[in-house]
Amino acid sequence: MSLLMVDEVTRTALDPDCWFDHGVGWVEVVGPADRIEDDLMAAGEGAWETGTTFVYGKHYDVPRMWQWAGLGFTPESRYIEEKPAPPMSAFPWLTEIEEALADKYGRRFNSCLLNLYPTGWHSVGWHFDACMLRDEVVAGVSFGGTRRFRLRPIDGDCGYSSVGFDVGAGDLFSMGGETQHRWQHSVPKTTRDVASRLSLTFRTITH
Ligand SMILES: O=C(O)CCC(=O)C(=O)O
Repeated sequence: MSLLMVDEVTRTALDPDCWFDHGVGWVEVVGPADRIEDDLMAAGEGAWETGTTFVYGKHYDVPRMWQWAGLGFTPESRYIEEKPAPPMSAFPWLTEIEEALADKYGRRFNSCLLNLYPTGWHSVGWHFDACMLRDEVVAGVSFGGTRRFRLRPIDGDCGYSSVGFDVGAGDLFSMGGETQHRWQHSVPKTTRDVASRLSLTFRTITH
């Protein structure tokens, strides 16, 4: 079995310097297969974190489950400080997905945050990825249930409006340009009966 990444991705300009890419069904499994998310979850079983996360020197409440792969604890990294992370190769498919994203965006991603939303209650509030350098890409791929991914400008008076995208199984969802400096993103709670969702967000963390 292998993965096929389709080319069709729609880029939305959030403002002249910020963009969001949505590729519906970007990852397809070729050949008989269990679900990718089942493999990834089996590899990460027992390592899911809940409650608060410690990022860039601060604790945040997060009503979802997560774990890092790739960049571990290094003296150079101030982004993830508390705990070493396994290499991406510890998770089936992560390396293959990273390579496809690297081809697409012309850069390598050295870390992946795996986010698990078992129910509609699991969510992530408005935030931006403060560590990101200028012109960085946070590249996401989603598996399982469809959830709304929302973006809003940090400066409410800037004249641009909030947007939302329904991100479903196999979809690519990426943010780039100045987005981490001018926009916040969230995955809100929902009372709809939604299937469990696993999202992967890839970053190039250098400090
Ligand atoms: O799971 C998602 O779609 C969002 C993840 C997220 O907010 C993040 O990784 O910063």
